[in-house]
Amino acid sequence: MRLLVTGGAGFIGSDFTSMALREGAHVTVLDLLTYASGAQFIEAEANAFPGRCDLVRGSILDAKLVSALVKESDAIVHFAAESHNDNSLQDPTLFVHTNVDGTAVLLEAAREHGKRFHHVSTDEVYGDLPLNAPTKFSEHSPYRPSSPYSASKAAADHLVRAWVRSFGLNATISNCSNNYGPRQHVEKLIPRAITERLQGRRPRVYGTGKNVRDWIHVRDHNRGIWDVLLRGRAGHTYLIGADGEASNLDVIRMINELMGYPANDFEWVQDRPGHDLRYAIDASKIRAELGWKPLQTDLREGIAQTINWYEENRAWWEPKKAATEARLSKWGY
Ligand code: NAD
Ligand code: TDX
Repeated sequence: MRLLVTGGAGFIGSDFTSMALREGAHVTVLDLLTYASGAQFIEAEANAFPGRCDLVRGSILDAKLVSALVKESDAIVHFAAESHNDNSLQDPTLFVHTNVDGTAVLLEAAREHGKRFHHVSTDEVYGDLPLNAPTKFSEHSPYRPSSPYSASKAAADHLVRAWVRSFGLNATISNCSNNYGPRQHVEKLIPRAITERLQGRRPRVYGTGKNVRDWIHVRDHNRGIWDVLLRGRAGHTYLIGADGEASNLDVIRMINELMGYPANDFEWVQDRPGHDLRYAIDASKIRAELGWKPLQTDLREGIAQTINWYEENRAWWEPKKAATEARLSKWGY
């Protein structure tokens, strides 16, 4: 199978590329190599799998390039996006261009060449849930995005659904909860806290710290995408989550303890405007229909492994760290 993986040099896309190569696929990564990417991860895979892994530097907004690459592929797995909520509050139109217009360009190419399309989306399209309630998101939850990021992802989901309904495109969507693991950019909660500790500073907690995220290891997410790609029903949406709910305070305290610091050794900073309270996924559909289940269900153990990865891969994240902290501190975080 020849896969075109957009955003394949990013956090989740690069892990998917590693997994797909080991499953025997041929992978062409299309990535603009923005601040969030790690080209070296794909270059290393290209060396490990000669002739089966290519990296093309370019934008999903480049319709001519996209059409040529889609034509050569059996299926498209679409990860490329601007992915950070805080950035979307500063430059929302970039998120509309990349996440909405970029998805439209890919859908048109998939339609032109009659190719299978999988769209990687987020649970944030469903807005947020009350704290301490049994409710979770399901495939039937109404779209109710809060930030320019989640609104742009919701818009992209709607485009995919429209291309299925109007043009019969063979497409699927997966909406996943918060991922953690190796190669995540240091602007996100878990890698930011770990790398603050590694540089001798204290992690920052936004607002009250009571916001809950439903954590899943990146490889479990990608195993779910793989199952949907191979065996998902055309036109269907699958929610992916590992029942990993934890408050931001729980996560920061866990990182502090694992790294040998007192649990409450952190700093409070201002809250994010429009900050979603709680995300939680009901993954019954993908579990029942495709037999998927998460393998890394111990969040503490998964975070401990992630800490090791950041300790061992300073050369990747250290050059990104100073600029990220300067940006976040300018915004009050
Ligand atoms: P990321 O920011 O780490 O990676 C995004 C990648 O897209 C980068 O390599 C970047 O260079 C590339 N990119 C950006 N603009 C591009 C363009 N115009 N053309 C080509 N490539 C471009 O993001 P991530 O966390 O790996 O997220 C990947 C996907 O998964 C996104 O669609 C995101 O919405 C979705 N998602 C993320 C999470 C999460 O917890 N991180 C959860 C659910 C869904
Ligand atoms: O330093 C921090 N302190 C803090 O308390 C940072 C960076 C974040 N936070 C809070 C804000 C959120 O409540 O932690 C939580 C997680 O924040 P992010 O890592 O920015 O993730 P989130 O906004 O939940 O969105 C993530 O999950 C869904 C990804 O960035 C999205 O791409 C994905 O769609």
